[in-house]
Amino acid sequence: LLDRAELAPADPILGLTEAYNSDDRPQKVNLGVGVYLDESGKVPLLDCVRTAQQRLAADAKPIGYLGIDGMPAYREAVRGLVFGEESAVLADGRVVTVQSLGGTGGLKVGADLLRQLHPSATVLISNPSWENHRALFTRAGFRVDSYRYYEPALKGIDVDAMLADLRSAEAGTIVLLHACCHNPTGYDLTPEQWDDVIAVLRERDLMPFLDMAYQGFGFGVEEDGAVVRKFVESGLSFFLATSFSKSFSLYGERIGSLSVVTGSADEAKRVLSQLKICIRTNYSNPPTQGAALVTTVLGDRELRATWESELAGMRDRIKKLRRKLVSGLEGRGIGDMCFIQEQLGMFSYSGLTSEQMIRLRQEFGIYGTDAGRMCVAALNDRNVDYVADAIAAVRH
Ligand code: PLP
Ligand code: TYF
Repeated sequence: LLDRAELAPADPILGLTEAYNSDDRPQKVNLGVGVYLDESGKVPLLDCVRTAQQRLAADAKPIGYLGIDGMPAYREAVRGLVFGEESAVLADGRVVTVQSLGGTGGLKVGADLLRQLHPSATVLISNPSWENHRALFTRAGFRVDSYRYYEPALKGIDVDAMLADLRSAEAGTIVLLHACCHNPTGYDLTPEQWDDVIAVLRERDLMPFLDMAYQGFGFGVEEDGAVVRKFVESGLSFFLATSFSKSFSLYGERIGSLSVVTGSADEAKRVLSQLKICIRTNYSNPPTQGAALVTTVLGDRELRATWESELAGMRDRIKKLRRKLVSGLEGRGIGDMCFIQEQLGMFSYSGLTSEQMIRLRQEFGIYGTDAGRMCVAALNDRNVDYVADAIAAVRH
């Protein structure tokens, strides 16, 4: 039986890390995977998380099973964060929230539920999107297609094309949308453009699935979360996957959530019962530590303030690195890449061709995706000039 297994290609992004790890050039730079690195080139341990770890260790508790849907206090904390403490949909009992294994786990559990409810639906993702969106929804059994989004000639989003594609989608189509800090392009819709998208989703009876993996990396926790509130105000039902991997620098804890905003408390109850089956038949129930850390931080006024300021620190430092890279490029005669400063989140869609990206990898040990995506959150004062030199070399 096992001889039937064919060798699968490496993940286009995680495979880059493997290649980077086996590169022995000391000047190598990993701009492949979307991970925020601090000035010393390491994944930071946030102070708020360190304090929470210490508090939890000082009050060590036995580790029982969590419920299928996760830790109740964690779910409440997430709901307050993404919907707002005073949200009427929460008070109405219309929102179901489950703890998930990172944002990816939230997407997969949501995909499994949707597949059960509407097996023949098509899923539309942006062109381009996070590669795992296509893979995950395909694996869940859906036909995955795309709507137009990024337009290279505009160095931005072609909203008219996006709206036209959504308008021509069949009722019931699932539309995957990046709530903020679009991966891979770094270009987000404006609030007015979101209004237009929501109007078409309603008009065409489409099912929105928001993916919010980078809340706080655009403009702030509140500002980035405003998109979710817009969807709530629209009255539409929708799915929302969130992640604390990046915003808490808790990558390996696998901590995120899936919420489903439904039409009524009764619907919410039925949806939760089905979600629990999706979870139970996959991994039974989620792990405790990440949920305990996030709950400790969000539930303590002081730690929460520390978190918001540490998150602002990451966000501002990325913006500073974008400016540094742009001015480094300008100093080397590349004046047409200032759009890097306008992009939001961890990534820059550089506009470099796959040949240029391959040259960066082969000649300079600088790893980004073939499509030209670079994780600017992995730049620092020691490597930014080297990266600017290398980009200038492959551009000339
Ligand atoms: N969605 C997007 C758009 C992402 O970029 C990521 C990145 O990791 C995820 C989801 C998944 O996050 P997690 O690591 O929490 O599963
Ligand atoms: O896009 C990224 O780099 C991050 C991390 O299969 C990631 O979202 C990449 C690939 C993958 C899982 C996570």
